[in-house]
Amino acid sequence: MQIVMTASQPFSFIHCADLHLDSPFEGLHALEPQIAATLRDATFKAFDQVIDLAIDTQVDFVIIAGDVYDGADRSLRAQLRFREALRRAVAAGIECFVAHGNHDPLSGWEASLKMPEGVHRFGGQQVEHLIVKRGSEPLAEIYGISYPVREVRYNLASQFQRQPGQSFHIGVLHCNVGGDPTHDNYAPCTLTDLIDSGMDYWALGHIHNPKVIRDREPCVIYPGNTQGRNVREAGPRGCYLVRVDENRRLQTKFVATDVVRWSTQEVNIADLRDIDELLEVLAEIVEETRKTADGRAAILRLALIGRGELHRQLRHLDPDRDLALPLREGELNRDDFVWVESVQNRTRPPVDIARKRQVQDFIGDFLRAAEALRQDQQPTARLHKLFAARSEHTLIARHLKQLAQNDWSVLLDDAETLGLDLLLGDQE
Ligand SMILES: [Mn+2]
Repeated sequence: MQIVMTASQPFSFIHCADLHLDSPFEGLHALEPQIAATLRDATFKAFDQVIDLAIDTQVDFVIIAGDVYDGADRSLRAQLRFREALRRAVAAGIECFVAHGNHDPLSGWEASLKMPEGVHRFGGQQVEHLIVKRGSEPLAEIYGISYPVREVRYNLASQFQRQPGQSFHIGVLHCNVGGDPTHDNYAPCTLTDLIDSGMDYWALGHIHNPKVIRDREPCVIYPGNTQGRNVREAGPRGCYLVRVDENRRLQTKFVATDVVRWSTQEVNIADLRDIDELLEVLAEIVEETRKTADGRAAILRLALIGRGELHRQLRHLDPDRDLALPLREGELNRDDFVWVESVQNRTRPPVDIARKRQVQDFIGDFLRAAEALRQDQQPTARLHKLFAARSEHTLIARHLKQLAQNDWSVLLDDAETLGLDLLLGDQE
């Protein structure tokens, strides 16, 4: 007897995650009300765009792999907007599959809102297994589990096991594959765990940068969040549109859904002659950012770096008042605004610091002390100790705790530059 593999029907779906609806966008101070309002609405609009895409491309289903809400005690506004978007999808005949993650575990507060029929939310007890059909024929089998509580420290991926069935098998999970240090190590697992499960596609969530971990057998994707929430989440954000053909070959495509794009740019001052030239370059970057944002709004952080004559002039300026403010002019009146969040001055004087460090004088002593700190095995601990001995410590201790490892090295560079500026005066 000959076993004939019947060709299956082609289908398509959207995979998104980390919507973080109603994210508060912390760390933005003194924002214009119009910008703040655009940001407040951005996570909702981004998810609306995911659903628009689902409807326009007539996909068969939508998968949301955790962190629908930003906080465990999700706002009612977020729940209503989420349900409204899902309702639009199911009204168009598109089923929705939702898993919850560490930001929105099942233990969090939730109003008793009824979800529309066609929306399936995975429970937190065990991996659920569902079959999506077109007519009577199965298109795909979907497996998923939600976080019962915020901190899931055990391996959930190893609980996924392919069931017999000819169709396409998809695992939905909020997890940290391979211990990515930039995100909390929740539901830790390895790529081998994912491969061993027998899935054809892993619809993951948790890591906010879009990332294709493996492109086939199984395809493993983090779509990233649908809308960046701060300057550390710069660049395009969106979802994956996945098409599966009759031979179960995959075609995946990233589609941007962000409403406001975050951007950071460094500007080297080495070759700039004067402030006029600097302003020109900054204005060009603003227009470049607008072009790249492709009709969206953008928030831009600029950092001036490098060594040059301009450093001395910059010392006399207030970067926010003198550089950022003029760049914001006229931006409030447009939908595709580019809002310069800040201009940070990290430039250094046009002197050969390495050479000065060799000289046996007071400036040399100062630079060697800074370098010794930089080379220290535990510079953070040393700096902490130095700060703790100072009278200002009671005032700033709280803020020091929040500093990351690389913030300390930036602080050290800034302090060295400031000290050098003061010691040299305008003499060189
Ligand atoms: Mn998240």
